[in-house]
Amino acid sequence: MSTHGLGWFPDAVSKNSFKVFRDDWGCNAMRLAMYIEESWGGSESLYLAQPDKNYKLVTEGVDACIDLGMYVIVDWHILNPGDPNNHTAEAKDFFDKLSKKYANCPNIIYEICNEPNSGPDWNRVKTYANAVIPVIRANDPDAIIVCGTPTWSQDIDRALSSPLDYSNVVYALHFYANTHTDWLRDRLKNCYNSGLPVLVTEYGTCDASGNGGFNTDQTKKWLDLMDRLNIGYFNWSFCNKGETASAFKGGTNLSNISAGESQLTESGKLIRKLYRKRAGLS
Ligand code: IDC
Repeated sequence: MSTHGLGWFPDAVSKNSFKVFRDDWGCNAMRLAMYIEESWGGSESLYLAQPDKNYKLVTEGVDACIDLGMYVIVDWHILNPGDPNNHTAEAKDFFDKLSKKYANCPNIIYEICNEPNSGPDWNRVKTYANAVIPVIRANDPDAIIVCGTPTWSQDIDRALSSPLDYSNVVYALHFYANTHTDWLRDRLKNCYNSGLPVLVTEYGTCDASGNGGFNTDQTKKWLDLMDRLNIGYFNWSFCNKGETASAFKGGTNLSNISAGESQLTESGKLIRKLYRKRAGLS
């Protein structure tokens, strides 16, 4: 399960709630989304405005997952700006501190840029990755690193034709079920069949806007395919914001969610049901 932006929803960093995802949903991994800045209002709570506070929040989330025996993705969420090179220095500092602290910890996975968008081509993304990956590698030679791909992490074919020159790197594919359908599943199958390592670090059950277009059939098609290919996936989002992608109803206390369906939205109910089935819980 992926959190929403932790700068806005810090209560989602909760061992109690992560335990519900582990035990009641059958999840083995959480993703901590750390927006670095935002083009519209409200940026004061995001990473670049308050790095120390937000770094601490991320480490609390990582520690909770380690205690629970779960994997945890730390996501440097660059929806804005879409070019990760705008903040390479800050990213290097962030991942240096984290990978020193968690050196050789098998739980943690580093997602160095979630979704390059609005301009940067794959070569620009590679420039950024080639600056940040060595920083992590100096502290942790083996940790899994996820690299986003252009067009909001849809262009994994670009990574296939020109991969990064590091081991244990996987490429992010993101989809929103009502927007990205057969054509993107076909791309995933082609890249997978050619040997590209892929992780779906974010997907939604609805429109790419995160609101409207809840689509059960397309969500099931995607989950069936990813299960068949044994590709991991993280649902956007563990949140109570009033939008279709949220798994929890408005007003839910994110720091202490309940097992069962009572707090869940339509999207939350579908995902929990499919996850429980896959985990053999029902
Ligand atoms: C959306 C949130 C929404 C927020 C918006 C802008 O759901 O509440 O207002 O971002 O910050 C992505 C992004 C992810 C988006 C999501 C839905 O990674 O940040 O979240 N989405 O639009 N890529 C494709 C879709």
